[in-house]
Amino acid sequence: MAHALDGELISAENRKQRDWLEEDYAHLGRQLARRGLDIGSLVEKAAAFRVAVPSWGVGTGGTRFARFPGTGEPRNVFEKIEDCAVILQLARSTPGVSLHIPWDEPDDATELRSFAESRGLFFDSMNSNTFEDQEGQRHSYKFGSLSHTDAAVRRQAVEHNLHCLELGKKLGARSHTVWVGDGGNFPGQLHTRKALARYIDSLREVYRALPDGWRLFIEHKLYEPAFYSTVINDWGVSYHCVRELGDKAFSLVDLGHHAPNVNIEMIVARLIQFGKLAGFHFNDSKYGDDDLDSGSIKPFQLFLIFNELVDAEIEKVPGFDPAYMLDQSHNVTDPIESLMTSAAELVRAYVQAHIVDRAQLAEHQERNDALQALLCLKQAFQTDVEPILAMARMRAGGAIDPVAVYRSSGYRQRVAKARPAQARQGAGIV
Ligand code: RM4
Ligand code: MN
Ligand code: MN
Repeated sequence: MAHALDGELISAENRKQRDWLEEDYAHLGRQLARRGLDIGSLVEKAAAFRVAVPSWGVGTGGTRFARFPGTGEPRNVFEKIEDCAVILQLARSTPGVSLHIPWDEPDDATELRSFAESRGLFFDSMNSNTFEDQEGQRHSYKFGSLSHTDAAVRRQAVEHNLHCLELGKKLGARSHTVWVGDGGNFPGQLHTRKALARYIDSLREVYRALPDGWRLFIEHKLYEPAFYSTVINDWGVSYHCVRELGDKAFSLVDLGHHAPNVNIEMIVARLIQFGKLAGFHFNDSKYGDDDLDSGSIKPFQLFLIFNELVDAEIEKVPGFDPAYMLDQSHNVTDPIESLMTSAAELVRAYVQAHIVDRAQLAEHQERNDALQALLCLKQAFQTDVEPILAMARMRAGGAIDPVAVYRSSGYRQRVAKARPAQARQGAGIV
C-alpha cells in the first residue's frame, strides 16, 4: 500500500504505552461504574463514531495575506487520498473523504474510487466551488454565482453543481454540499430579497437532479468573502431555503460561520427539532471563519453541541441522521496531525456527552435547579475520557498516541522527497 504506515510500527509504539493505558482505563472504569456507567459500552460508542475528512484539509491553507506551503504537501487528489489513509490508519474514525470540485476533479472517477476503496476510504459529501473563477471559465463569479443578476452566470453555476452530482454518483457519494460566496461588499450593492429569490430558483434545479437516496446540504455564513452581506447569511435563511426545496434538503452548520458569542448549540437543537439538521463542518474559531482545529479554542461549546446531538440520538428523534465533517485550514501545523487531533476531539466530546446523567439532568430541569443542572453537565465535561478514546483506537488497530506514531514513522519526510514543492496548489482559506 503506497505510503501507508507499517502496521508493526504502530504495534511497537502501542506496546510502549499499553501499561499506563491499562492502568488508567481500569481506574476510569471503576470511577464510571460508581456512576452506573459501563466503560466497555463507551468504548464501543467511541469506536463507532465517524467524521469525514475534507480533501482540502490535508494541504496547507493560507490567509488573505500569504500561504506558506508545507513540505511534502499532496499535489493532487490521489496524494490527498494517501494522506487521508494515514489519518484513518492511526486515528480510526475517519473513513470518509469529502471532495471539492473542481479542485479534486479526477481524470478517471473509477480509478479514483478504487484507489480510495483499496485504502479503506469512501467518498462522503461532494462540495461545489462557485466562489472563484477557474481557468477558461466563460462567466465570472466576481459578483456572485447561483444568485447572480445575470441568468447566464446562474446557469453556469447550476451546471457546475449538476456536474458534481454526476461525478459524485460515480464515486459513490451520497450527499452534495453547497456553499456560495455570494454577497455584497457595500450597502445597496444587492437587492436583498431578489438575490435570495434567484438563489432559491437556481438551487431548485440542483435539488431536482439529486440522485436517488441523496441529500442536499446548504451552508450559511454571515460574511466573507463578501464583507457587508451574504445571501445565505444565517440559519434562519438556510432553514427557509431547505423548507422551500423539499424533504431531501437540510441546513449544514459550519461552526466558524457565526458571529462570535452566537449560541450555536441552540441553533443545533432547533434544527434537530425542526427535522432539518444536515450535519456539521467542524472547526474552531476566535473571531470569524478562522478554520482552527476543532476543540482548540472553545472545547466546552463543542461539548454542549454534542450534548444536544447525543440527547437526540438517545431519544431517537425521527429523521435524526447528522453528517459529520471537519472543515479546517492548517497554516502552522502538519495537516495530518491537526486532522487526527481534531477527529479525536470530536470523539471526546461525543463520549463525554454520553456520560451526562440525563435522568438527573431532567430532574434538575423540572425543579428549576439551575446550578445542579450546570454541575451535572460539568461533571461529564470534566471527566478525562482519554483512556476510552485510546482503547477504542488500539482495539481497532490504530494508535494509542496517533501524533507520536506519526512522527516516529517519518511519513512526512518520506513524502517530501516524492512530492517536490510546487508554487501554488489547492485552496487557501476561504
Ligand atoms: C467556506 C465554507 C465551505 C468550504 C470553503 C473552502 O468558508 O466553509 O464549506 O468548502 O470555505
Ligand atoms: Mn464549511
Ligand atoms: Mn468556512
